[in-house]
Amino acid sequence: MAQIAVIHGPNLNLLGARETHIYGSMTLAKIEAALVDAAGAEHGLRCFQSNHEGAIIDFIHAAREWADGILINPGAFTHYSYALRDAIAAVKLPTVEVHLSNIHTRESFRHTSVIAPVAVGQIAGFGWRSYLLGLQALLDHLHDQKQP
Ligand code: CA2
Repeated sequence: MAQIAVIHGPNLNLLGARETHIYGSMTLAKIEAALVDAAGAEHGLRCFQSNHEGAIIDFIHAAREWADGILINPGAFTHYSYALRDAIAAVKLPTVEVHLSNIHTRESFRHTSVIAPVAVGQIAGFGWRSYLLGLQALLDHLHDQKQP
């Protein structure tokens, strides 16, 4: 049984309503429902979205008390938030970074992730399924870590 903190960064609350050609037509609520479904009864998820850097950092700090790992789409914070990166490094929870779009084929400012160096890995470009792939990767990683 793993407890996972699922975090969505700024503007992701608009998913499904705008820019569907880039981010798809799934709403955040539908993505979260798919994640809960994939986690099944075996794993617990707590989902959080905020447009505020400090609120996300507070949630990460609090996750130290209950979570085994973090699944995060940091949104645009990916590209410049050293504060978010430091928070992830500080709590030492295995973290998987996910993106709906392939950030490496888009504008050059999106090619850099300041989060990636403190993450177990990154999944980008598979639309809402990036979250599913990221959850599976995180659960597998946590499972592997438990082996003697
Ligand atoms: O591809 C991703 O998942 C991103 O993290 C999405 C961020 C973007 O800044 C990153 O470079 C890549 C933007 C999220 C904005 O989401 C919207 C959703 C609907 C309408 C407008 C924005």
